[in-house]
Amino acid sequence: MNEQFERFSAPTMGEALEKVRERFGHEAMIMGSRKLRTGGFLGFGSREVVEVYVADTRSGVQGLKAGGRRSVSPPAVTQAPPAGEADTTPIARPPIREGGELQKLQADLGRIENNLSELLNRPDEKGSLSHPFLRECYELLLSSDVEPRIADAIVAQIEEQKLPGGFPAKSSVDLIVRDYLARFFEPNLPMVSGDGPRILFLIGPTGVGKTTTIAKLASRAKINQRRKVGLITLDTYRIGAVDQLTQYADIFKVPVHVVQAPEELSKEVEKCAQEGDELIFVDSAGRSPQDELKMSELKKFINALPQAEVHLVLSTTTHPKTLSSIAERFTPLGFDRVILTKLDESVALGPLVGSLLDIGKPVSYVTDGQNVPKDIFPADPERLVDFVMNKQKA
Ligand SMILES: Nc1nc2c(ncn2[C@@H]2O[C@H](COP(=O)(O)OP(=O)(O)O)[C@@H](O)[C@H]2O)c(=O)[nH]1
Ligand SMILES: [Mg+2]
Repeated sequence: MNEQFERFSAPTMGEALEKVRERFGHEAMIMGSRKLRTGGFLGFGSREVVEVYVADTRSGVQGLKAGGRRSVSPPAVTQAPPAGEADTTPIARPPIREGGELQKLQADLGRIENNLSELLNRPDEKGSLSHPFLRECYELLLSSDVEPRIADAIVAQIEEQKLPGGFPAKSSVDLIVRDYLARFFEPNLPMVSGDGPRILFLIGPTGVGKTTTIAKLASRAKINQRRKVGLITLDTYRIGAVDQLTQYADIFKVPVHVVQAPEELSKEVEKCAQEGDELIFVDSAGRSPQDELKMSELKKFINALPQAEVHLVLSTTTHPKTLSSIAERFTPLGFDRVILTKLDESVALGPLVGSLLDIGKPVSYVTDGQNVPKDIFPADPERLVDFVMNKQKA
């Protein structure tokens, strides 16, 4: 171990700092901290510990003397001590020198005190959350795989809106977290449409389930709600992308119209409307968001139908970062809603909460299987919360 440090380990930052304070009072310089997992066997049963590296300020005098405070990084630790067991290896302590060095040291100590209280008050460390109720809320969110930055924001809101009587009993943690998490999702309010038919235009990367989702929605509208439905597919690739939709359309006897150019699209919609269609679905061939040319072509189709609701279809099996970057690439096209597919194949919705908040659009539908028309349902914030907290389909 580096002689400059004492290392304190504890399950939480708060507890580690408490140990620091017990040993040094406020005379400690926090040089760094890290979280790591320790114990367990083959990765199972390990626990998270926080390690805080503290420089003895008296040894710091040596550093100051040798030409300013040295910037020392925490030692590379491969094996952490068991949680709760502080490694307080004694270090050599040179005598304190008087004079300017001491003043500098006092100034440093003042700074350390500030840093310490800042650390303790920071809501993003679960160990430093001011109340056990908040810590439980934070833990629950993390155990649902919600990103720490989102858990922080939610817990901060819970804290802010604390009732005058204090926090509720621990048994309400689940209820409160669900309530606040739901508020983070955009409500899926019906979109205002004009006099004409409602048009749902589905866009998104290849293979996410656009065509299958349209088949589900169209057959439900036709069979369950007895509404007159029209299907339009944009076959810009002219590679028989129409086939799949036509097969579904044949089953529930809905006509499929193929449109090859943006200027034909509004005419086709007009025709559908004249034939009495109340609901029109537009299926777009999958486009890689990397492909600028195809994206600009798709934009022209979307612009041709300003009255359409544009739903961006995203698969829940996509990595959160990729999901955000896909959504970003589709943003210039202008979409109103997000449809989440393949929930049956994804582990949980928790990791995607951050991406969904960044996207900032309501989720209109969630699909959870290949079964047409069964595996789809309208989404609302409460249901999304269920998928986050229960980690599986409701
Ligand atoms: N497991 C699962 N598979 C789905 C779901 N939705 C679509 N799929 C499958 O995903 C594949 C691609 O779907 P498709 O509708 O052709 O995607 P598109 O390229 O976006 O039109 C097909 O094998 C679908 O059966 C879903 O919710 N869950
Ligand atoms: Mg398709």
